[in-house]
Order: sequence, then C-alpha cells, then structure tokens
Amino acid sequence: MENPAQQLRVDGARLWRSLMAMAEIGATPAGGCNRQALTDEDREGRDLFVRWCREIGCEIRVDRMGNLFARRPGIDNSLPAVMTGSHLDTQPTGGKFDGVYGVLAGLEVLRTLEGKGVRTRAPLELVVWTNEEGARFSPAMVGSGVWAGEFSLEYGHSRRDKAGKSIGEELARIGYLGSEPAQPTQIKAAFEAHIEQGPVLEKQNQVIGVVTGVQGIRWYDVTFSGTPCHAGPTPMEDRRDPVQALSGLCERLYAEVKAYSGDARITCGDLRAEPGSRNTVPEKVVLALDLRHPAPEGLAHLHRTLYRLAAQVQEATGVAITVREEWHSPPVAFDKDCIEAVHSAAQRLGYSHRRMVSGAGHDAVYVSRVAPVSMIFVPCAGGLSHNEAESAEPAHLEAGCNVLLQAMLASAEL
Ligand code: HGY
Ligand code: MN
Ligand code: MN
Ligand code: MN
Repeated sequence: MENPAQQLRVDGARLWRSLMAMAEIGATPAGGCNRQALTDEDREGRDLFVRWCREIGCEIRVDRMGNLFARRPGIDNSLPAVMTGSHLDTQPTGGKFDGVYGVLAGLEVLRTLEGKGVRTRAPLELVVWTNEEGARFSPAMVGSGVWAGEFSLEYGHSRRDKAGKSIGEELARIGYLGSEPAQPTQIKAAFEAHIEQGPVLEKQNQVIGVVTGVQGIRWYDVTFSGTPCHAGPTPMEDRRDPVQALSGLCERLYAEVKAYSGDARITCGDLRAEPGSRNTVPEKVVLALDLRHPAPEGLAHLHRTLYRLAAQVQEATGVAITVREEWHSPPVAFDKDCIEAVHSAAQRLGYSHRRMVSGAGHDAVYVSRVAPVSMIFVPCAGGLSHNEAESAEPAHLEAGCNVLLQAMLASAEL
C-alpha cells in the first residue's frame, strides 16, 4: 500500500503549459528555440522562471556565475537540501525541451507540493545553471563547473563569444551577476530530468531512462595553417591549402573512430576559414572538434588517434596542424542510491524503464562532484535534439516528472 507521499502525482497539463510558455521566448519560425546563454532571450526566460518560483513562495538567490537557485524551505532547514534543475539556455537551433524540461519538471514538483500543502523535512533547491550548452560560450556546463570547483570564477567570467563578449560582461548586462559565491552549499542528493536526446528509449518503447552515468567528452580546436594565394594563377601543386589538410584529417579520423567502437563519437560542429574569401586559398582553417566515448580508455584512445593522424596529415601535406585541447569532461558514474531511488520510483509507478548511460553532457556531471546524483530520461521523437524539430510526448514528460517527484521525496524524507 502506497503511503500518502507515494500517492502524490504532478499535474502534467500544467507542466505542458509552462513548457509551451517558456518555448515562446526565443521561438524560431521553424518551431524551435534560440535562447542562447546570457542573451536578452535568456534573461526573459530567467525572469519568467523567477516569477513562477516566487508565486509559490520560493526564496531566490543568484551566484557570481549567474546560477539561479529557487529554494523551498523544509521543516528542518538545517538539513542539506535535495536539489533538482537543469538549464534554460539553448543551442542556436535548439528545441523546446533540452534543459528546459529539467527546470520546469522541477518547478512542477514544487508546485505540486505547494498545492497539496506538503512540506518536506529537508529543503528543496531548484537550479537554473548558466551556459550549459557551450554553444555561445565554450566550454559547456561552465556555470555548474565553476560552482563545483572544476573551473575558477575568473576563468568562467573570462570566456568570450565570437563577438568578443565575455560571460562576466553579459551576466552584468542582463542583470544576473549575483552576489552569492559560486560554490557548493550542502546538498544531500540531486536529480536532473532530461529528454534522452537519442533514440534508445523510443526504439525500445520504454518510458523512463534510469541514468547510471555520462560518457566522456573532449573538445579541441584544430588549426590548419596554409599559405594564402590567388585562386586562379596558383597551380594546385604549388599550394599549401589548409582545406585539403582538413579533409585529409577528417577522412582518416572519421574512418578510425567508426572502426574503433560503435560507442565512439566524432562531431565537427563549427568551422571557420580566414580570411574567408572565395577566391583566396585560406591562410587558416580552425575546426571545433568534439570527441566522446563512455570509457576513459576509449576516450584516451580517440585522443591519441587525433594527435597521431594530425602528425601524419601535416607530414603528407606540408600544412602545419596544431591541436589545442579546449575541454575535457571525463566519463562519470552516478551514485548507486540515487540510481536506485529513480529505479524504484519508476518501478512503483509502473513505468517501463531501463538503465542507461547518457550520451549528452549535463550539469549533473559537475553536481556529482559534490553530491550524490542520478538523472531521469524520457524519450524524444526520433531521438532528435539540438534540432528545432525536437519534440516529446506530454504523457512521457509527466511520467518523468512523477519519477522526479518520488525520487526527491524519498531523499527529502517526507
Ligand atoms: O554537449 C552536450 O552534450 C550538452 O548538450 N552540453
Ligand atoms: Mn541539455
Ligand atoms: Mn544540449
Ligand atoms: Mn526494473
């Protein structure tokens, strides 16, 4: 027989309405969202979130990295808090659910407790982390990374976008440069709800992903330096063309990554040529490279392969190739008790479920440095994300939110 806390359920229709209201901020004509970190759209989304949290009596605080905390007091506020949350910033052609679902599912949990007049023993904290995506400012997850002590505050503030604007300047500009130190408070356990952003749950017709960890990520800037010359008179054999070196390296690297393991990932999401004129062989081409693997030794193998092949192609083409590592987020295993809290909630609620490792990075990676953590995944259509067509079923979003509620209540000692 379920106890009263276990009988609590969220309001899926209210969750959906909030998701759609947030999706209007930065809405794109193709039905996605462009609400990049620390833009005016991000500020608008944060302001809406703060208003919603204040409506249910949460205390709001903002830290030096713009991380936004909504705290729901418990019966005993000397106890460490139970945390949930995610991010509101999106990719330039992002969707309505990546990150936002985790923030608004957390809000729905607080709204449910408030509506039912339920007070947990431990306080609850709902967080919006700054710049999770790493699209406008590199690296990804830098807000939670500074909070967890992975990066210094100076480093976090110094990161610049392509227009040369820094995180520190943009936080001040949008009014979210908080005064709280960007450092961990006492957290008993943390749970993050998120769409899977891959095809596994949908393909296997499962509703809940019980997330056991996150795969490793390594980011690089690979610079190819050639000799600028005229596109017409210069014979092909007289050129040192960085694009030719780039294509040679990519061909070899994609082949070796695919041959190495089905779990390995390579993505070349951003490229720039300088001076960027159609009829001048570029002086420089810079490739922003993303490599991933679930195992430390797999990620290390990809790292070595990149450097080995870069040296080979440099030798073959005479084009200087420099590889600079931008970010390294090693694979993370989540806490077994938190994983079990998610698993038993899914089981008791009768949702089909499976354990899985996350292919995407999440703020939970850095939160896991300072507190026990697990995540809850729900399917997204076609496994598509970082795409304006991203979509998810209201019933699945509600199910994930019910699992979040129950996992948090189990930890908050209701
Ligand atoms: O890159 C990632 O996996 C995440 O979207 N920041
Ligand atoms: Mn995300
Ligand atoms: Mn994302
Ligand atoms: Mn099971």
